[in-house]
Amino acid sequence: MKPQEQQVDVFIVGAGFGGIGQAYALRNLGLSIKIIDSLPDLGGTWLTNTYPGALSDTESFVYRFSWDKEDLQTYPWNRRYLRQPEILEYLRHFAKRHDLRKYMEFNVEMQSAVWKEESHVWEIKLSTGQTFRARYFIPAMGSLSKPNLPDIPGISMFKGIAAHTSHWPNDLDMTNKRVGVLGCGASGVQIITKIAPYVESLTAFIRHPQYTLPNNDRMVTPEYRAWVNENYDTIWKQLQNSLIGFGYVESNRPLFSVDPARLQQLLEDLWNNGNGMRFMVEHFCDITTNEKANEVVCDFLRKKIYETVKDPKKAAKLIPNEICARRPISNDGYYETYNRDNVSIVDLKETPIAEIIPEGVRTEDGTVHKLDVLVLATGFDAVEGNLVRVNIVGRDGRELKDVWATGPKTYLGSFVAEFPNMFIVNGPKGAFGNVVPAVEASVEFITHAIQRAEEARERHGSHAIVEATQESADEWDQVCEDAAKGSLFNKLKTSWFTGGNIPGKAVGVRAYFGGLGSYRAIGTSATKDTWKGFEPLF
Ligand code: NA7
Repeated sequence: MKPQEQQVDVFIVGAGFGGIGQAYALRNLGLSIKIIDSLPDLGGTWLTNTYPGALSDTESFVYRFSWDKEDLQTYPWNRRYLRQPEILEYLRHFAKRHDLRKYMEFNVEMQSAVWKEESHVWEIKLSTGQTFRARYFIPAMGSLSKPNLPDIPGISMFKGIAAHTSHWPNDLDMTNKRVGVLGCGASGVQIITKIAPYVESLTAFIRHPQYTLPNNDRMVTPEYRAWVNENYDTIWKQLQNSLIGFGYVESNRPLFSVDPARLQQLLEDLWNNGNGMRFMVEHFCDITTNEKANEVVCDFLRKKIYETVKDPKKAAKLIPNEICARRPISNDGYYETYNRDNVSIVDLKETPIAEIIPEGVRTEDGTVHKLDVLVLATGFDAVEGNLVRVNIVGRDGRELKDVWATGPKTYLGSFVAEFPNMFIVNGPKGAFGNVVPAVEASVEFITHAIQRAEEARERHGSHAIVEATQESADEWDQVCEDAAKGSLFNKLKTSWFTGGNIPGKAVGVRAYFGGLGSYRAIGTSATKDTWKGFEPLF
């Protein structure tokens, strides 16, 4: 080994939910572990998405790791949803409690990871000049981590502050400022609602308005918390066998099986007590698969927008003209925000942005919208965005970005043919749904694979290789295609779910829609018991 080279058993890139969870699962296996992150601390997405109003729309009781039962019952939380600082604090606490920080180094970027056939290790080069040689290479780089920065003429000329929500400058004070927000996905909706009361003016630049529901946030009662604590085992069991893993029983009732009056009652109940995800699956089973059922809920939501937004011209600009099939957004008070006099909307389909000028945004009708701050709530080059940004090279010099040029292909969301001993935490074609249990499932598959490889290595005294076969990757691709066939999520080709939000990106299925329960069953069986789909070489 050269002086700058170091040996480690497991090299993990990323210290968010994925990297932390993977380190937790591997910590007692007697392996040396190294985690790097380009950010200055752990937390991933939850370290950098510090924009005002950032919160998770997954309910608090299941937006956490399921593994540490005592921690589940004792760690404090008191609202239905967690704000960004609370999630970050939870991750810091979890890492501290399990002594995971000792593996981590921050402000370090991976420059390349190359499989070395002759020695059966990954050679990982870092921005610090160091090189690591690792038997197992685990990218845990997040699926919503590479920002989508719009290429609008003149953007670099803006003399105010332009900031993407995912890399928010913490010292930016928008009080009494003229603020423009570009984008109205979850991030845009959250920031618009939060800042409107204290900015001088807020201009929402909207290209495709999305359906947004109240999330009915509230303090939780001590009785509710006690109930959750007592029932955690049952809660996780149900969640891990469910379709999307959000902690409630998904309906098996078709929408048109109930009479119209009851239907309205149930929709009202979802509006008044639910949230985006509950709305899609809690009372009816076919909103995401039956276009006619979907149209009924679109109609219901359009009426809510017209009822809530007093100015009909503004309301019209907020009405989506597409099916309700993006990752549903929920945020209390979003539509009410448009009743404020200081909040206006620019419909980008009527008047597209011509350019950004030093003073603000000029739209094609010649209007100049003067701004001090331009918020880019423009989303992400999601799922594989970060994986193909870096230089990852598998067998025979194959680069991951080339292999995935027509779309990412994995086995079980974690294993890639021709990339031996590379295991992606919650990668493309992993389970669709609540991201934390999806990460957990993936971490468990990877841990089984490493454990079995290590056992074999001990028996045979040589390096072990775990690699998905090309056939299993092709088959899993087909399984994902088939599972997505009936899904309206897959029909809408413009959202980050399909890659269609990024010009030039291959559009297609990016997740396994067959359900978290079946994902766990298939992956556990393959990695723990059968090695189905793998070509383990010992
Ligand atoms: P999203 O949901 O991808 O939303 C991005 C928004 O930005 C969306 O409204 C886009 O409009 C808009 N956008 C993107 N580029 C442009 C340009 N060039 N011009 C105008 N508007 C643009 O990202 P979020 O960060 O809000 O949420 C991502 C996920 O994080 C969310 O689903 C939750 O799971 C958490 P478009 O629809 O493309 O017209």
